Amino acid sequence: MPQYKLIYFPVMGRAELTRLLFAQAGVDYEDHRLASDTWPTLKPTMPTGTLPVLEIDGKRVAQSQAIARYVAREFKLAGDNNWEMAQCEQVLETLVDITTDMVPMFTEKDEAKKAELKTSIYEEKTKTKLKYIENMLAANGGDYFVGKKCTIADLGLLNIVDRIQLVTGNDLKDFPKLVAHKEKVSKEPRIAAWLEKRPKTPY
Ligand SMILES: N[C@@H](CCC(=O)N[C@@H](CS)C(=O)NCC(=O)O)C(=O)O
Repeated sequence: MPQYKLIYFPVMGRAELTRLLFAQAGVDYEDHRLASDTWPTLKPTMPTGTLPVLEIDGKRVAQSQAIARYVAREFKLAGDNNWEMAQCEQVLETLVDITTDMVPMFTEKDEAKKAELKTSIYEEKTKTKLKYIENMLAANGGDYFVGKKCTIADLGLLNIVDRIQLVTGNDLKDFPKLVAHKEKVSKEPRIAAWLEKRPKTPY
């Protein structure tokens, strides 16, 4: 088994899907959380000058989605064939779109405007995309997005529902099936163990 080292800042953020995948796979890795004052020195040494970065026996790959999908494929959490991987990616890319829509919530400095954005982005952008996600889940019977077991798509949804709830305080009562899905996946034994022990961070 290769030695894995996941390098990121001390938050869930863009590394958390990969942490969930390692947890579900039951694979050991070094969860390296940088102190922010060490980043300026390290930044020029990273493939894209950003984190997360995954080291696999010392070889580095950047871009959170590339990392997560690599780990998912390595540990058979990306569907059983190319079609199923495409189905997973359809979900994941929609989740990336939702995350991108949320960026102004993080960059806005004015607290009143930030609060407004939490509502307006949800109403104007997130809801429509979550509806498409809900349809994708229903189209596969409602338990899992792809096939009959947990894949990166299910872990991705858990991660985004968790993120929306944590960052906006919205309990997502408009989407009870997605909240139920998150709760079910959260009970997968290895995921439950990770959720229990992971560092609690604001995003
Ligand atoms: N598309 C990239 C974006 C990476 C990114 O913007 N990372 C931020 C942290 S979430 C970062 O490295 N910020 C520090 C910097 O740019 O110097 C990904 O998904 O990995």
